[in-house]
Amino acid sequence: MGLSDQEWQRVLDIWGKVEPDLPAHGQEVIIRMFQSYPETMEHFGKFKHLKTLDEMKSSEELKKHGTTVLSALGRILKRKGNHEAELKPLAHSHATKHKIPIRHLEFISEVIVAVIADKYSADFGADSQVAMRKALEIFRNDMASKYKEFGFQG
Ligand code: HNN
Repeated sequence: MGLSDQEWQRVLDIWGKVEPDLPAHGQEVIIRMFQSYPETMEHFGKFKHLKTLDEMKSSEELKKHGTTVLSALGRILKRKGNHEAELKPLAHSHATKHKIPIRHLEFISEVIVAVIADKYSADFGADSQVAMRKALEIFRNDMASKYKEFGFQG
């Protein structure tokens, strides 16, 4: 099921709060993902050596990657589901090169919702959380169907 206009509005309103501080939020998302789901670290030759929270916090590379990930996600969300052009190259690299299971996309989705809920509780009420979860579910579903086109079961 798609999102209503009002739900997309909620998604983009909260994203508008997140966006000015993207590097800090991106860093937080990646660190929480690595700490909560250590298997996600295995995709990254460049981050595997990071052992402690302090090492993760000190890594400019990690922060830069967090910015990359949230920027890509923001471009996708702004298309309100009409994201074929943005999704296809990402699905291609994540299916054929990085081999990222859909389960890991679920992990990061949970973490993103949790980070936004922590930092923007006043602006991220139940209705906004529902809308964001739905938007991220559409993103994952469309990634999954593209994965299959590229011969990766995800
Ligand atoms: O497509 C590319 O390979 C370009 C780099 C890139 C981008 C724009 C990556 C990326 C890489 C390559 C990093 C590099 O070479 O610097 C790798 C190894 N990702 C991964 C691995 C895992 C991963 Mn993702 N990404 N990414 C993006 C952009 C967006 C993006 N990636 C994601 C997840 C959940 C995981 C598993 C831990 C991920 C998400 C959700 C998004 C947002 C659309």
